[in-house]
Amino acid sequence: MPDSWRRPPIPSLPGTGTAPWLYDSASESLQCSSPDDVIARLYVCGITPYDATHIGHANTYLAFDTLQRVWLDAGLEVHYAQNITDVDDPLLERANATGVDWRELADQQIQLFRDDMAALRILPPQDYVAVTESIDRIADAVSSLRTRGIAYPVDTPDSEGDDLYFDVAAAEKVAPWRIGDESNLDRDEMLRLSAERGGDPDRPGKRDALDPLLWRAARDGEPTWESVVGPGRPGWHIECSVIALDHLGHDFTVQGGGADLSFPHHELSAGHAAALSGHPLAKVYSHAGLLSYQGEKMSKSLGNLVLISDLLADGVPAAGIRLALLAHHYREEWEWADDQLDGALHRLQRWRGIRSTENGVPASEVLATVRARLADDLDTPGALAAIDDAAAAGTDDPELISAIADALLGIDLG
Ligand code: 5CA
Ligand code: ZN
Repeated sequence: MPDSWRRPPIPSLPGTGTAPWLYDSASESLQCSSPDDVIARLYVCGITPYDATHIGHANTYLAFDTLQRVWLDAGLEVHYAQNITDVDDPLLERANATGVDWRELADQQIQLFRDDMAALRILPPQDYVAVTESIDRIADAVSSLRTRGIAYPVDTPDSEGDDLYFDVAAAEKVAPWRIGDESNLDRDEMLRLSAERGGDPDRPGKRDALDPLLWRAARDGEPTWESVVGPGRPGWHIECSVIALDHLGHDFTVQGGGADLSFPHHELSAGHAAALSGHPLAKVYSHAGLLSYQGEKMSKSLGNLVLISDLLADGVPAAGIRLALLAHHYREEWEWADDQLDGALHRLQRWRGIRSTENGVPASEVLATVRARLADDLDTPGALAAIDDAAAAGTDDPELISAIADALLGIDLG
């Protein structure tokens, strides 16, 4: 397994908080994220390693960093797994377009992402798993779906083998899962998003337009692995199903990612996993809002990126970047503007200069308010406002305020 990155220290706080309520896209309601035992199990979809790490990525990983901090404050242990999509069409396209070896591009970008995550003091996953080290496990899963009639070949003229697809209708008959359960979209919406986000609804030979690719048979000039289902490479959704099941088991606490992953990725990952295990993949499906920049969704394909490494190189403190992001609720969709940092840096300065006074806001009250705000679907703007009050009026215990900012928000005021 690749190393993840260094874990920031977390100061302990007096008393304990509670596991937060989180908005779940499947039930379209707030759900308590309390696990059945003392271990909260979290999977967050990792990067496809090129053009890492932009401020939109950082916002998504920061949302689930906050979730972990609140769980830990509630006295829970956290088992966190994250994948690396280190072989997939967009990565290969970028490598080809720039004349770089795809493996080199991936390795260099994974290193950059890890450095950025460490600098931002994002809590690392215990299991950081590359798709390319999971090929055999994924091929075994595809093979078992095929044996059970839930995967089928589609005629593939440009390969000696056949691409394998997931039969949504067959899965729905045997698994505790229906397409649309997780995203609550109608079929037209699903067809539209499938075409937009890596699917191929118009490919001839599929049993249903929404059936996703499980295994791509070998093509000339593409990386290929020998496997029980023939030479080729994995489809996108099955990678996360298999990595999540292998490392966390089924029915884990929270499946997370950006809002662009709700459909088709999390929908079909849940479908594959339900067909493989006979159980739901996760209890809560949680999505962070997408950031845009200069009027469009920030994305690698549009090239409108604000990179964390550029901000850090310009001398912007990591705590300032965190505060700029935490000032928005994690589910909000918003547009990054460079002046967002000014407000965050002023706030950081105010927090660092907090006065000690007996007539100010009691620090214990700030702790109670911050805990209550974060327990309510990770309301970070509400949590920041509670610390702002103490910064404005002074407080009896500035050290406790620092510990709150550090433990629950990852902001080092030291
Ligand atoms: N490798 C897949 C997941 S298995 C992937 O989506 N990779 S990614 O590099 O494109 O995105 C990594 C994470 O950042 C995903 O959770 C994605 O939803 C999130 N993300 C991508 N763009 C944005 C954005 N503009 N705003 C917020 N989050 C984003
Ligand atoms: Zn994923």
